[in-house]
Amino acid sequence: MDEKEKLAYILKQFRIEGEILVYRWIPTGHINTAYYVALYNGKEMYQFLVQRVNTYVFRDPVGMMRNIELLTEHVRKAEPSMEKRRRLHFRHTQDRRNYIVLHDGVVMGPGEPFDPLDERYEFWRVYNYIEYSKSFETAEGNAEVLRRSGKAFGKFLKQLSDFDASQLMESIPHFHDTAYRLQALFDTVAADPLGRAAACGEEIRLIRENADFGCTLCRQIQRGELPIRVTHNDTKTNNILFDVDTLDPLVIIDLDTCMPGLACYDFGDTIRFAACTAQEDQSENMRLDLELMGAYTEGYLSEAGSVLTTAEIESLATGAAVITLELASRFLMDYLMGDKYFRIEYPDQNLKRARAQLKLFEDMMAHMDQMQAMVHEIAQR
Ligand code: GN1
Ligand code: MG
Repeated sequence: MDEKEKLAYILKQFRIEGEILVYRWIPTGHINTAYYVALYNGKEMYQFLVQRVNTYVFRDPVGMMRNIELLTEHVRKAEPSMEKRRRLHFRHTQDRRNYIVLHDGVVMGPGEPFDPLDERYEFWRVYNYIEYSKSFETAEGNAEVLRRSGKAFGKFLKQLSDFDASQLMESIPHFHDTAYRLQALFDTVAADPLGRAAACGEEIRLIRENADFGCTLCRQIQRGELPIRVTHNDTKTNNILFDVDTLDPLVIIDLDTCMPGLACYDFGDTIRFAACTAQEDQSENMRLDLELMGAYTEGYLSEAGSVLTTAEIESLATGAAVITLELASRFLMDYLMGDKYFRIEYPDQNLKRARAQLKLFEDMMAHMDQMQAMVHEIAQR
């Protein structure tokens, strides 16, 4: 079976048939693998995204797909008038599953056990392709993009504020448990499986020096100061689809890591990714852009401000710095492990990503007073 036949076979399991006119791999995200497919069924053209879930990262993908089903249903009910094209809709198989598992290329029956770490098994899902949309890898210096992203993620948090979090499984245990992430890095440095630690002594030193600060939010959780909510946990601007013409946010995608968490990690992750001056792996010109952060904060609080507690609002700026340090340690750990988790496009990319994140982290720490004051001022308006 070539790639095209395989995609046709997968689509058929989701009751989608027709002649594949176009298909292409889409270079988006660091984890899953996605294809755009357009088919013609003799009458109309249909477009889908066909995605293989990375089961090295998501060890219980069936549980994760159940989370996604519950979440998309909740968001749909929260906004019944929303146009269909703005919704994320996962296709179902004959027996109502929103995924299939292939074993050596052949579809398995429902409930048959499979090993997520065995490459012979492949976990696939299919959802609607949202036309005339675009996403942003950086905000391209455009404050309006950040303001609208803030509104979109703020609204998402608000919509999920009455969702019963106990229904969700943790799709990745300890996902934003920064203390756990830092310890995992230090353990990997000690084991140094590939002898790469010598190449990043400076980065490791910097992370050790800031590890205590990195645990700030974990300590606040333990003291019961910050509420656990249902959060997105991967709030990069490339996880929002915008209308190509109007730049209205259409839909939030990549719900794989939606699970109980802290609002400030969600807030902070967009700041880390988009309110800065360089791409995720470029340390040279990497700095925080306070103006972009201000625009995001305004958008975010205009929606989420009414549900967040005072302590949560005060934790937002800290969240940006903590998650930046957390990402630095995750990228560095993956570099030391041999790049098994984050997809790379060139050999040292995970090291470069870690360096860029550390540069950004240091700049955030140097401006922490200003960041705090700005959030405080916007929240008071
Ligand atoms: C991964 O797949 P993608 O690119 O949306 C990662 C996030 C990181 C991000 C860094 C499941 O997200 O946690 O913040 O890369 N997702 C997972 O760019 O680990
Ligand atoms: Mg993701």
